[in-house]
Amino acid sequence: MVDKKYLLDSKQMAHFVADGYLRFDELVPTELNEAVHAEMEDHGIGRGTAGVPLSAIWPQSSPIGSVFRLPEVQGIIHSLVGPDPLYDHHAVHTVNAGRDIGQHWHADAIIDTRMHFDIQFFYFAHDTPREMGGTMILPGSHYRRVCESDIARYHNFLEQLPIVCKAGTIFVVHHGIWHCAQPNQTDRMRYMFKLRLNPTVRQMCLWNTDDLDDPAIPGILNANHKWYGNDVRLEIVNRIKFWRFLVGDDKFDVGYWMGRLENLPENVLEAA
Ligand SMILES: O=C(O)CCC(=O)C(=O)O
Ligand SMILES: [Fe+2]
Repeated sequence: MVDKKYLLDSKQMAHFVADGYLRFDELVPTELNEAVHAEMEDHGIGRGTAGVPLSAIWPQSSPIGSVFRLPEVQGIIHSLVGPDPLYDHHAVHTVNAGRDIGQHWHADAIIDTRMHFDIQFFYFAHDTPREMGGTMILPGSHYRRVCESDIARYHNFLEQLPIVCKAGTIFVVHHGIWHCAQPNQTDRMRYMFKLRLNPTVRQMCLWNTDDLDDPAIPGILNANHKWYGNDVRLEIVNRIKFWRFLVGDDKFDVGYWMGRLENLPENVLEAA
């Protein structure tokens, strides 16, 4: 069982709901980063079987297994997909030294549109300055369920976020987030370790809910990432529906957004 102090809080969860990602800078200690970097360079990280519990995938001794067994990482996992998620797949994503072409914008496998969601970790084991091509993500894109490269025609978005970070940084994203690898102008290979996990329990109040009624939460859910223009209204409604799902409260609202949509009077006016 994860110690409560490692769980996410409600404000972090609200950011995940609004933005589709959370970032944890320099979370993984240096020795582990170096060991995982070496493991990736040696092609030494074994592939697991999809649908098997994550806990059964990598031995205790393996550096990458140790990263995902860190209590801080276990706290993130528990808060989003529960205590015993399934391993879906992982990939060691590389961008060759001197590669001057970026990847097209895409979303990874989105086959259905349930509220239930997978998470993807993007783990950077070495320093990743802008010129090295960290992954670019589009905050707030996770409710636009697109089929893989349907969005490849786009090049740049207002408020797109290039991941620029120090070694040991982990991003955790909703599986719907739009993203793409960036060019690498350095003379070193860029690595990013991606891991996708599936929940095995209903994703409701799995985090530390002590601050569930924090007055900052509606404001966090109201964020405007700008790239969608006036459609921010649609996104606020998407977030309210997702927050309701996560907290198990089908009356939750921000302002009067859902109240307005759910106002379906059935009273027939009687003749005077
Ligand atoms: O390498 C990256 O930064 C992203 C790679 C990616 O998203 C993919 O290949 O699906
Ligand atoms: Fe991808």
